[in-house]
Amino acid sequence: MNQSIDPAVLSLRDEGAAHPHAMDAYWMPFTANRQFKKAPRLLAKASGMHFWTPEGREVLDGIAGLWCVNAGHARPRIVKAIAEQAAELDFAPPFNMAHPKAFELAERLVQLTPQGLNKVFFTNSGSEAVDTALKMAIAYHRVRGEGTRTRLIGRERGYHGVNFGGISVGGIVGNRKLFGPMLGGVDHMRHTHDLARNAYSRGVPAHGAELADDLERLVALHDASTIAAVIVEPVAGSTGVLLPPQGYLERLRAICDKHGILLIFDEVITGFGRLGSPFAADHFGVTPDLMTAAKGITNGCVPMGAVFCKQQIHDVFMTGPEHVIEFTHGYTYSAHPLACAAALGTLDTYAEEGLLTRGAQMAPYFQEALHSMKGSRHVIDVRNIGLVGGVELEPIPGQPGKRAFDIFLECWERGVLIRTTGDTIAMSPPLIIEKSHIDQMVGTLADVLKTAA
Ligand code: PXG
Repeated sequence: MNQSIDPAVLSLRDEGAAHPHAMDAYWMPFTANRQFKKAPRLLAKASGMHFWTPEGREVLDGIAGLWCVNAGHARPRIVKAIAEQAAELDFAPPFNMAHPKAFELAERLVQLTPQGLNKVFFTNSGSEAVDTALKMAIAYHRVRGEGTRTRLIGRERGYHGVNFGGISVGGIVGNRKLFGPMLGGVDHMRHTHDLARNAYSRGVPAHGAELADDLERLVALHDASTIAAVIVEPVAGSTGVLLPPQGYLERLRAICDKHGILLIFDEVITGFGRLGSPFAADHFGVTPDLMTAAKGITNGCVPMGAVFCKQQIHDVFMTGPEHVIEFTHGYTYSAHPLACAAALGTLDTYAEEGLLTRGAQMAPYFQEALHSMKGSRHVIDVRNIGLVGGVELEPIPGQPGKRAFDIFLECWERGVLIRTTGDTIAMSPPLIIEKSHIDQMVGTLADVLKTAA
């Protein structure tokens, strides 16, 4: 077969294989590739609250990997569950077939979700969960006979992953501008960030519930009969840790109910204990119609996402002839056996260690530590909820994001991994964090700020 391939090409291939440390081939996601490859930051090992570099330098994980390793790294139950599953059943087709752990996991999950959200559809990421939820919302209206409801409403600064549905309802310009017109029939509410009125709030800010009335404005513009769903992050992470103003989510829920619009909470980062409750819906006492999750569902160990929906949304689909597929959607790796095993091990670990509510216990200490940075050089706001912290910096004029990124680099050098988005520094540590880790994380950041350009 290889005879038709130029031998020179084959030898090139071999040559490539002979350079396992070359960095050319890997096009890294959401990374400044050229800069990274000049000074790579590699992680080779992880356990508990820490990473180690290939040289053996210890780094405190201040962001739970990427808001996902909620129980900390290399937890024994999860490692064992994945290893055993790989040996026993590596794959089972999810269409027309299934494996027992998919059902077991679904039952376990809906015990944990807010009341009423008792059906779950599996995906492989948060982005896929978002696009699945949007499709489910539009299809729901159609199958129950209101097919004019196709419009989707998102919010400025929203992050809902990177697939076309998610960037269409999302509101981060840098993630949208390269990609053409995206989905039609989408509109956006204003974001809720308001430093003038809410800077240095502890927990949810007092001002801005009235911004939920933007939905009324969009209903007046488009008519409710054209609107399928509204999607928001209850607490927005990627865009820079934005908390909902007091009363905002309740108001959004009421307006959706009034107009028959489905409310979708994107809980990809807030799900599984981040705010000190299993879900943000529990924390705020507001139940959406659909809820997306990912990340902490498997402790980040194996990719998995999920959409939870209310019984009546599911039931509307279960009406046609029984042999016909009700929802023509799904992924080759939906409910993958390794992901299901990892998720079951994760739920056991969360339960045994009380991790889904531990954030509430640690939050007051975390809050005080974060707010001690008020008055530090360049700091213009500190925001916090549960085990999420945001420190917003005054940008360097004409170089947005540079100040925060340089601080990220210096923290990394000093053994603490944080995350930046624009000029906001985000912290979202594993839920097993101890006070000494909080001291180290915030102490390092405060020290770095003292000398930051
Ligand atoms: N929705 C929300 C609310 C998210 O935060 C996604 C969807 C997409 O999930 P996937 O699994 O497709 O990446 C996310 C992802 C950050 C950061 O800036 C946050 C995310 C991803 C990468 C970086 O801290 N959240």
